[in-house]
Amino acid sequence: MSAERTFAMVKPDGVQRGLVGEIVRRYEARGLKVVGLKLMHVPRSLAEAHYAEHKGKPFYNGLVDYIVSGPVVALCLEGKNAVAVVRAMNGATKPWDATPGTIRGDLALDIGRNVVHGSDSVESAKRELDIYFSKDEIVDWTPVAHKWVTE
Ligand code: IDP
Ligand code: MG
Repeated sequence: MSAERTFAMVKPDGVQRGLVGEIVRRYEARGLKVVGLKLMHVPRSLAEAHYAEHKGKPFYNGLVDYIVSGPVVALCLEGKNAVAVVRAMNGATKPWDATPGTIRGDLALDIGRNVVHGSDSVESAKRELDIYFSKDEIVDWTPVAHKWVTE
């Protein structure tokens, strides 16, 4: 099976702004299958593990404070090229560079309030899914429309 899994998140600003439905709707409408979904407060230790690659950068502390500042929605999305598809749908990190039609290009203005996260590679996706989800929180299922989305 060529389906790939990625980790995505509606960040605290997206939840506070009531954008969970709009964002999940876009992923679903694209054809991605939701196999994990939960509302959670991210513990600081988890946020630090998630963003370890950015430790030492000027924005690191602010980034961790932002991610733990309110509930997030963690998602595991599955589909052909899911990692690249979600990155493209999320849009550029700097929302002012994000193309209209992308989530950040339509719904965000500032880099420290850019509404969504998406894993940047298959390896990152595995690592991030491992730290955010336990095995029993991932649900294997086949949508009835599957064959109309993927040949
Ligand atoms: P990505 O989320 O598009 O993968 P990364 O470069 O991995 O972007 O950065 C992770 C997150 O850190 C960004 O989404 C953004 O929330 C935050 N961030 C990155 N650079 C800056 C910055 O210069 N100022 C404030 N926040 C930043
Ligand atoms: Mg990143």
